[in-house]
Amino acid sequence: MTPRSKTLLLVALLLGLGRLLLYPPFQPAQAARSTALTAAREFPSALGTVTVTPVAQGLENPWSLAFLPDGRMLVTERPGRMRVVSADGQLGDALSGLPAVHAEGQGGLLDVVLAPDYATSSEILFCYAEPRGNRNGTAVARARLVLKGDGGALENVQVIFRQQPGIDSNHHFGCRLVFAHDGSLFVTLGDRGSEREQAQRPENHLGKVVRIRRDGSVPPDNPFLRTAGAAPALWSIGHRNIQGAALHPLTGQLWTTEHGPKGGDELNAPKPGRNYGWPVITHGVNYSGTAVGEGISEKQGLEPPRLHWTPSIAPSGLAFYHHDRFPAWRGNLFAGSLKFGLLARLTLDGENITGEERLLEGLNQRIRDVRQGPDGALYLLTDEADGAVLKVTLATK
Ligand SMILES: [Ca+2]
Repeated sequence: MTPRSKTLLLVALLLGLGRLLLYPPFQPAQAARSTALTAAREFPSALGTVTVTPVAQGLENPWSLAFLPDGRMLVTERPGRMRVVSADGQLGDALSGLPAVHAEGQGGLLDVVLAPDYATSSEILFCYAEPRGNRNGTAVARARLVLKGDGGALENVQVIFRQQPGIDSNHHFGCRLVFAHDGSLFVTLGDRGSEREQAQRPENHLGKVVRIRRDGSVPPDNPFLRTAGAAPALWSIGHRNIQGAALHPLTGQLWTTEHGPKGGDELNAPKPGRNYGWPVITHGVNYSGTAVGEGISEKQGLEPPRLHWTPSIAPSGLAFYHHDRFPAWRGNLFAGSLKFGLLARLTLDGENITGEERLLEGLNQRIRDVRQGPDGALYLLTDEADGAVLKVTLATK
């Protein structure tokens, strides 16, 4: 062997060893993989047969869905892409112009909503885990959506809100965006996991709902404006990780779902200036099984949830049903479950929860988002590497 071929052999051996060490990439242990739905499936329910129909597939961990006026869907994928999906399920090209996202752990591109005047402004708003050097944090941006064919671009991207402080963590980013009837924007924010005590402190944005205007300014009637040292954008405090939010279509009240620790997932109707208790009160326990704080679930001055799920369902998208197509569902609140892959149908009397029915049990898909479509069906996103848009309809008895 010549010295040259010896060197080549050594390099080849080292490369081979490197490949062996590095590939396949480390895969965390996972529950049995669910298989994508390829045909419609029927599920029984108290009100009739519920049918789930696959609409689109091939989305990578889709997080949020917004219907465009032409009936197409704008979908975010957590790794940092946004694309238009046609009503018959064709995926358009990824849109250009998106900012860099911190796509690690629970981070990435999260919610997207159309501005109330989208028809004339073409403006959308979205939130994402923003890389900030060796830290990161949830940010909200506005942009003009310019569609061309089945693709397009985001233009004039402008960050209007940054959760402060940034944290070095891959957990609990929130984030849902909901427009109030007065045009202000609710943003739901997580406690970033390692900083849960901060959810009680009004000087930061960790574990909070904030309310801002579309240009990022603070509405003059925000509830903490007269509290010394408080962050002016705050609406409510003491939250853990809110990943579901919806506005009641008639009352305009904001409703939210948040992930508890082990148990203690919550449904709340956050009121201005109130404290929702995390981590002082909770119906959950630490993942290790030990008590959170004093291990109490009630305390004067702290708001109890409207409902808690123990064991946890890991609630995700949240939507009120208010279409004429399925009158039996009108006024109901639907919450997706990541953990159990089901859809919870909640009935309400005012702000009291009077019943819960668990739909789609056995579907075995992590439900990430829930939206009412313009056709009156419910639309779901599945949080899978080969994620889908699913349509849910009801045939009443
Ligand atoms: Ca709470």
